[in-house]
Amino acid sequence: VEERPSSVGDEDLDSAAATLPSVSKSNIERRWSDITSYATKKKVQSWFQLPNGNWELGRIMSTSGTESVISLPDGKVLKVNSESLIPANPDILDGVDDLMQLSYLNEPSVLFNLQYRYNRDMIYTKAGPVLVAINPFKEVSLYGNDYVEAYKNKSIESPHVYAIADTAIREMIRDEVNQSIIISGESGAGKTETAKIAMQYLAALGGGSGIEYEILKTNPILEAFGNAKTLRNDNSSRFGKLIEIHFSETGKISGAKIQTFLLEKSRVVQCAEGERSYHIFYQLCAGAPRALREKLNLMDVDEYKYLKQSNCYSIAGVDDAEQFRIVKEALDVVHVSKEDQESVFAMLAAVLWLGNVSFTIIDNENHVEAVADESLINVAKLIGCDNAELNLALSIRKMRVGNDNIVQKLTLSQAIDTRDALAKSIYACLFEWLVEQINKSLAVGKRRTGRSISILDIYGFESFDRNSFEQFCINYANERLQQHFNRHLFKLEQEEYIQDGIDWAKVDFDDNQDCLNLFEKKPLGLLSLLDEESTFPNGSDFTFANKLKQHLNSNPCFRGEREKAFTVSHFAGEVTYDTTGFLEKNRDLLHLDSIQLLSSCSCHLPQTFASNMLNQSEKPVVGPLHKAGGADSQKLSVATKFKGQLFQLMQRLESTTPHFIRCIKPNNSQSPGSYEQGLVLQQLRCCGVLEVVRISRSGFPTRMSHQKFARRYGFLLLENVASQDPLSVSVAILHQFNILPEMYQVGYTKLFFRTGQIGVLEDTRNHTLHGILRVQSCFRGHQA
Ligand code: AD9
Ligand code: MG
Repeated sequence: VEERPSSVGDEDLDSAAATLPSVSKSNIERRWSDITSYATKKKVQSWFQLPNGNWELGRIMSTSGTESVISLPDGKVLKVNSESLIPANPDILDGVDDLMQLSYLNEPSVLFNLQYRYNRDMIYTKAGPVLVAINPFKEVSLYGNDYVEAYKNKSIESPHVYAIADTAIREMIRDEVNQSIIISGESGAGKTETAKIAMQYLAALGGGSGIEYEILKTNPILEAFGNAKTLRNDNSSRFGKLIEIHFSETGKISGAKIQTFLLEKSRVVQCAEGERSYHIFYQLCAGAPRALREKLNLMDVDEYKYLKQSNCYSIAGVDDAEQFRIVKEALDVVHVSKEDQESVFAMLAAVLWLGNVSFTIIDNENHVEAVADESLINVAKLIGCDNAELNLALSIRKMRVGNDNIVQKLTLSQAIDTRDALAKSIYACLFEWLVEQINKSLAVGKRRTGRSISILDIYGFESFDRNSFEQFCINYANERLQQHFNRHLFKLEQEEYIQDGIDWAKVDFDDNQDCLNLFEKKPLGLLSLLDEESTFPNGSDFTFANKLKQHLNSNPCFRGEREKAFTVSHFAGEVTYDTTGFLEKNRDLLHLDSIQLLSSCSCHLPQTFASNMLNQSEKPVVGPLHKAGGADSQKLSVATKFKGQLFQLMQRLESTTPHFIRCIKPNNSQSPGSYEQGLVLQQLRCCGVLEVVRISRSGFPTRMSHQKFARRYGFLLLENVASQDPLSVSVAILHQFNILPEMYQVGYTKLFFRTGQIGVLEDTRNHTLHGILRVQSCFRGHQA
């Protein structure tokens, strides 16, 4: 292939490997015997794996039989098994900006290339059609107006998020097809930052109406309400986000729409040691001006039980008070009125105070009522209800049995669950409400042109020591996304070759359909079984776990574990889930008493939340069917709703031209300058980056129908072929231009070319056309 560096000029190459006779043909590792005989003559560089798993570059000093002697950079000389050596690329290829250009596409070479660039703050590298972004964990000077201009004018060519965004805009306009930028990677790999960088570029290019400013300001709001410090990432997104940016015919931004997925609401009432709840709580407590503090009876963060439990109040380098100011300003920009902002803060304070509501036992059956202290009084005041009503909603449950209304008193643990469920619901409703307000503000003009670029930033694959329902849903979403990626880059590509009957050695890739089946199969898949168990009044996490083991143990992607746990083999690795809390989180019930309480409140937000919740429950139901009369709100289970959202998302993405960005986390300590080879390799492997490069390089990425090809280049033929069929004309063109047989394939309907081949023809065509035009204008000039 002509772009291959081996043809750049062999005299430039200081290492022998690139001049091996077969280098321009075969692209991957070749038989070691070829190399070693040559290598010893030229002291070829080669990769050698150290006992700790890291790769070192060594020079082969000599080879005899199966043994080679290599020298390492630190001067050490080792005798090693030749088979354990992996060929390295010549120095001239150090740090190439597309992995496709590597002569040897083996794992150490790729790792080294990325590291070479990373050490020089070149955090972006192309892997064929995919952009790989390695998190620098520090400011790198690659952004801002000068860079935007440079990418816009194409005066810089190095890989960048800006370049991806630029391609997306151009292809949207040229092809009149919606585009998507799909960002994936583990937690902390840099997805959210990358999404913001892409948005910046789109805003800069498509700006003008002012709406782009609003779009950018949605970021601090959504991050304040939907991000939190976790052990993996100080600013971890606890929700998935798709932002669809709409453009007018002239390429100007005309509006935007945000869709969010499954906010992790359990975090509001519970979070692990060293993590935090949502940023906004700390920002409010730190940044609320005096008048607001007094109005909300705000205290310091460490006075609130919900915030206190994880023993972590601040984030290094983050000023929560300053962030609060930024969030308020952003709320102004997206037209959330001052009154509404105050209502929002009141809801936040209500949630915090709810966590401090305590209960006393009132009889010998462990029944309780809430303590009428300042916590209870504050909650009642903030949401606009009576103290006594609030107390009742937290300590009794009304039910209908036959024609009778009965009142059941709650035990301590039931009351705590009820309180926490109310806090979580208020928060989740608040989040949804905010997104709705933002969408109202962004939907200016409502002039849908049908052209849009969507940016997807969804929570990355997660595997903790203890994984719960949230990780279960997050990892399921990542399985779906991975399939979208696979389909686009492998399956569809290969299917097209096969359909057109061309000779094509398949590139293997890990199809994750089996794992998706494990989740989605009906009636015996993880999601169906979870829903089924959730509808049984006596269903428990324990019976659920047993049911999984009973029905799924023969599935290779599934393994039952001790106690209530099970393991799933995900594309990115095995994850063991603890089913504790699965059923409750999946049912996600808020008692009707609580909803009624909210709807009777004098403040408008609780009322809105209540009616939204009631509207959502008119769907097919999942929830324990209370024989006592169904006093609970019954609604779609969380998992089913999430699955529905994901399917919709996938459908939407299918109709777009995708651009993939793979974010990579170089270390687990969020620190700059540290590149852990093993960690990077594992991420490269599980997201199929190497296979993508391989398929792009060994494939035939350019294709054109026989007709189009004959029409486009037929006039260049020296012979008259007017009477011939398109296929014959095409073949004649290929022959006349001496296109080498290995550089193309003739399919039933299309011609397939390796990278760069069509460029030669295009150049000739352009030259010839210019020539014709010149002659014509000359001719016209004479006539005049
Ligand atoms: V999670 O799945 O939401 O937990 P993300 O979104 O993948 O995760 P995020 O974008 O939040 O990760 O990045 C984590 C941190 O890395 C950021 O807070 C920054 O401190 C850092 N980061 C990421 N990308 C860049 C960058 N291009 N330049 C500088 C960066 N810092
Ligand atoms: Mg994120």
